[in-house]
Amino acid sequence: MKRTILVLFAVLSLVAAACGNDTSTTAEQPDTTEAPDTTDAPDTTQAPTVDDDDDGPMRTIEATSVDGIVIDGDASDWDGVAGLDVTLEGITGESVEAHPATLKVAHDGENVLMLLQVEDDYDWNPDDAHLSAANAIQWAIEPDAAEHMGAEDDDREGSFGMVDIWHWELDCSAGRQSGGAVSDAGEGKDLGNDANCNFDDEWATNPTTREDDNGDTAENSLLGVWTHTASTIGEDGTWTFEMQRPMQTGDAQDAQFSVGSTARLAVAYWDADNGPDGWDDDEHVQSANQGWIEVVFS
Ligand SMILES: [Ca+2]
Ligand SMILES: [Ca+2]
Ligand SMILES: [Ca+2]
Ligand SMILES: [Ca+2]
Repeated sequence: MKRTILVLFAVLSLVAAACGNDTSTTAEQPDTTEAPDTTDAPDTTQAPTVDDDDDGPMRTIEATSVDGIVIDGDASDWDGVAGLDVTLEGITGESVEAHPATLKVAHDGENVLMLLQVEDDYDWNPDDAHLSAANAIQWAIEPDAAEHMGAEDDDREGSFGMVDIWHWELDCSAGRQSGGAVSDAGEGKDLGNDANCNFDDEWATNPTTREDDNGDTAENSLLGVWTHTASTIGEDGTWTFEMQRPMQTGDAQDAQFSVGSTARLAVAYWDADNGPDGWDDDEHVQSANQGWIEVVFS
């Protein structure tokens, strides 16, 4: 099951690669109707990004300090937090339904807090994760890591750096706490694994190299609770995936967050309605084809 996201992001990379190559190698293609970035100030003293996919201006989320957010699957405590609306799109070649989604990120000084809400009907099956929704949150660990699991669009065997992946298949029911904060890894499993609810803390350097956190400092301190506004299978509504993790984990296979720093984020979502057996590996929608989303902690 863990292999699924690998394949997904891999296919995503291939698809994006196809688009990117076509554009970049077509000399007569104008460079889009967007204004060039030359009016922007130099991009800071950080290493240059590899985000050269003509994705347009990078989208930004302001992650401010917020009190009173509880990871319980009830999103009402986020009402005062600004969100970023995105349209999660299928990868090229996959005729899957796009889904509107909203992302919010905040912190309480100790934990990074995250809310992902996706417009889709309710599908959950405790016995088959493919018949339930699933999602993944990806963060750049190394500054040049590209948005396709660390690789660039046109070379999925290469890598520009490691990414941190929070990969959540909904083995546990609505309202239940999931993740390594409330579960162990399971006998014989790497420490990033969540034996109970399958909210795993992973890393990747490209689409073919992805694991549960397994280094010398490996741990999984993710906490998540999901809910859906509907209670009947197939009923329209909104998924709420509410998550937190310490800003600093000490794990080299995690992104580390601090006030004043900027992080990079991408999201993926799997819809159980994609086929008679649920979603398949490459049947997902995601934000990475539109480039990284910048998260500014203040
Ligand atoms: Ca809440
Ligand atoms: Ca659906
Ligand atoms: Ca970790
Ligand atoms: Ca990780």
